[in-house]
Amino acid sequence: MNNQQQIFDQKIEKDISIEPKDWMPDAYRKTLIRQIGQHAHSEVVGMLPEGNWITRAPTLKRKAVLMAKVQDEAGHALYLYSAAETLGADRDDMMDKLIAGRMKYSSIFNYPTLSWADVAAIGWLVDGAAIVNQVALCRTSYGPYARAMVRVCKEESFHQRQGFEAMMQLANGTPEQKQLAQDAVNRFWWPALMMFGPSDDNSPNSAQSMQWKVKLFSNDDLRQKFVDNTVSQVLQLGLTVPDPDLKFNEDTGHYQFGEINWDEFFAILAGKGPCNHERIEARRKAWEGGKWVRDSAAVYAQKQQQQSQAQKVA
Ligand code: FAQ
Repeated sequence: MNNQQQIFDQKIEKDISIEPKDWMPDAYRKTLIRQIGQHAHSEVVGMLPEGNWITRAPTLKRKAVLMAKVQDEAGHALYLYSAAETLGADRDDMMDKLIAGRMKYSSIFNYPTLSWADVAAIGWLVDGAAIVNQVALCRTSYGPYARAMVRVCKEESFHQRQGFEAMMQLANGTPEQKQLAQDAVNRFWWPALMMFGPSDDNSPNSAQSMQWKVKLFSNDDLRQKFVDNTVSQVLQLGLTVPDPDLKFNEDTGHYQFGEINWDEFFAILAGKGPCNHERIEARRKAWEGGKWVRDSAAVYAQKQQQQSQAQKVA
């Protein structure tokens, strides 16, 4: 084993973070670009289902809160793309790969938001699931990713609470509003569970990622934590979990839940979900439509640099 590999292994063992200029195995770099890139794309694509409701939010207050939330998600994407760039990834290349279907984004954003209650459910359940995953990532072994996650989690935690509060208002409203809330839980419960990825025995990247401490908990462990955290919140709202097999196991202290529809999950990963095509089309249009802005910004930056060089010479 070479000396650089030994230093890397010792850092991982002692929980010393790996920083951009440190030596790292190529496969470690590659897995981080894959995961951070997917995470960044999820934040960007994740703006679409909620953005769909900005013009139709029920009150001015809800509209302002939703706009701020969607803007926060864009900010998360920027931290994450920057973290991927510290590993040598190129942002334009990542965007091209997303649009060409060669990079993934979270399965959850391929479902439509059919009612206002779906927006509340995303804030509460989707951000809730994202937090469970991301709190663990605050201690991931790659420094820039871990530090980005600290700030992201603070914001996601606010999103989760505002989503719960919006849901509570619906659940305590008219019978029709309560029904909208229940329908949203019925639609988003299982997809939220799928966000944690395939089961541990079917997760090709987990073993290596856990050895490198990129992932600190397995997909199934995090999924269980989310279920344990969230069932009582559903009940507190006076709603039900759409899972006839759900029951609390007194011996383990955990909720047991039914089988996830993995065919649905893998179909979505293969681009065959209800909104896959629409989401990628929206990203393609935005990326192509924004080209003139990127080009102008690049020319402006170049001019600024030339001016400051000229001033230095003078
Ligand atoms: N969707 O071997 P594993 C958010 C892929 S942020 C799509 O278990 P790994 C905030 C996986 O990439 C949500 N693909 O993989 C927000 C791999 O494919 P590959 C995003 C999935 O990486 C809220 C293959 O399956 N969060 O929501 C999914 O060890 C509201 C095999 O899987 C993150 O990205 C999936 N659900 O574990 C924004 C967190 N699951 O790359 C807007 C960071 C798996 O080999 C509004 N990521 N795949 O071709 C992670 O923690 C991990 O990457 C996992 C997957 C846990 C997602």
